[in-house]
Amino acid sequence: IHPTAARRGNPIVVQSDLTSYTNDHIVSKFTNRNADVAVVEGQYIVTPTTKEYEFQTARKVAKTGLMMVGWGGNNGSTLSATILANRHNIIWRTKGGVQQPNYIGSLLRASTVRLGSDPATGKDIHVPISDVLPMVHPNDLVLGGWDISGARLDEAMKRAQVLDYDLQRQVAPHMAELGAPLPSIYYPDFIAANQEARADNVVPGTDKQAHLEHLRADIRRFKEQNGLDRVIVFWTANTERYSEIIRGVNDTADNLLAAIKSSHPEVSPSTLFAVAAILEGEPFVNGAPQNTFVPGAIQLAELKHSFIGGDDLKSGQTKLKSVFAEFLVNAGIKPLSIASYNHLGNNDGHNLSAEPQFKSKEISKSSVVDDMVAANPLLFEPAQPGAPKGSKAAKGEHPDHIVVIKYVPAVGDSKRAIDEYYSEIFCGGRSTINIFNECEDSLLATPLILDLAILAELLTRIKYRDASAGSKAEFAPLYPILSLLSYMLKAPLVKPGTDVVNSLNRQRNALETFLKACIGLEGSSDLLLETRIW
Ligand code: NAI
Ligand code: DG6
Repeated sequence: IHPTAARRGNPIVVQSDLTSYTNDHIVSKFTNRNADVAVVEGQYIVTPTTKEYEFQTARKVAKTGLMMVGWGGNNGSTLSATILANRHNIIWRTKGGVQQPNYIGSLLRASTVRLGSDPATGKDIHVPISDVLPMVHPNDLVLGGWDISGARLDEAMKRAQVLDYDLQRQVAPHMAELGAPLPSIYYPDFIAANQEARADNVVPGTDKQAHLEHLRADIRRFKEQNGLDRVIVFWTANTERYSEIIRGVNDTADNLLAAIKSSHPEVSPSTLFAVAAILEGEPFVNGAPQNTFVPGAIQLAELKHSFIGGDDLKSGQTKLKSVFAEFLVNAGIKPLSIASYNHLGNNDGHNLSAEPQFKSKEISKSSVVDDMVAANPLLFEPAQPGAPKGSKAAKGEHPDHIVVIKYVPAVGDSKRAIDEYYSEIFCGGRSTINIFNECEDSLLATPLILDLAILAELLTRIKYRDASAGSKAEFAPLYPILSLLSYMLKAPLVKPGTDVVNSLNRQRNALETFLKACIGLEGSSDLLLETRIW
């Protein structure tokens, strides 16, 4: 293959021994650098380590469908309407003037990475992240999904009260063409009782095995009817209560499949959807906080080599917290308490006004500062391994952290969030910082759903091999839990036994470094050595 022909179509062409292009693939060599650290008699003994890998990215972007569970909700209808507005270039009038559709808020479509600098001017060159590797354009996603509410998509958009009237008016005929969501699985016990009135579009019966087969058939039909290579199944339905983890029921893949067969009451709708997607070999992403990925579901994804990601979209208050708490701790300031309140008036808020569903959200919102605190033993006393179980010493020191959510219908989708950071500063001083954050919830969440779906598709096309295994070794797919999606998620699911990274900056850096590694470039270093030496 002529090298120029193979490179054609890539906005970025890397000229190096580390990168090669064929008609089908981009192949790169990458050195993973780390350090082994042993603590010996109070001294840190550090041994730098390196390991060589190769990445292979299929260049052909899959024709991709996005099947949303909860398609008729605020997120699902807003995502559909905004894609259609972009696809048909619908412009609309607001009281502030004329508005164009765009993808602001999407990490992939509206943010950039630094590639390097122009040797002639010394100035940095930045490119959109979506140019680093071939990715699906959001306008090309084929939309579909399920909802327990049978409202047509144009009616669902109207009900959500998120978008400006003039946009709704123009996009409504396109939304009507999408039709109504597919009937869904409804087990009333898992979501708030106040949602019952919506449930007019449900798959009949109580046989969970039959429900599983029904969902698998829905995915297959959608794929066939639309000529798709890939379907991303995305949970953007109501927050469910946590499922109890019961030995023999949902602790292993076999037990979970048996529990579905016997219609065990602890198998939630979201777990059933996840299992359906896993068995169909299509990625499943959980945009809500409940424990959809019970241990058996994770094991099933591992066994089937099917990709999963979650949990809970990180859109406003928590995203800010993952930056702000890290700023305090990394500045050597000690947060003593973080008190977070919010009120909202959309259907999500209504569902969360029930205690078990609030509990799921409280858990995902609360975990976000744990790793930053654990990373600074100068400020926070670390956990003492031998200390009595449940004691403060066993848990380690931690700021007091509370999360309160209230349902206030009047404010609709415009969530209001208040956070107080009360910290210890120099020599016994105290600092109090209050943040008031008005989040248009669905407009913050929609671009995250797009990023998650597009990245999930991309990650199915990337394979790797250990370079020391030689050029004959097969490339293997990535590990099924897609922790590279963490930037968009409040409580990132990670490979069992590995640490969760909540810091937004570290999450972005990991993703950026990975994407660059796939084209043979080093991760971003802000060393800028040439600006610091003669
Ligand atoms: P919503 O309440 O407007 O929409 C949820 C939809 O799910 C409803 O249309 C409902 O009928 C449907 N539904 C409930 N159970 C279902 C089932 N078993 N199968 C199919 N459909 C079902 O909520 P919204 O605002 O769209 O949020 C969706 C989810 O995303 C919620 O769980 C929320 O907590 C989560 N989330 C939302 C964020 C945001 O900023 N909007 C951010 C983070 C997470
Ligand atoms: C109330 O907190 C409702 C929630 O569903 C949030 O709107 C959503 O989880 C986004 O949360 P955050 O903390 O990222 O703004």
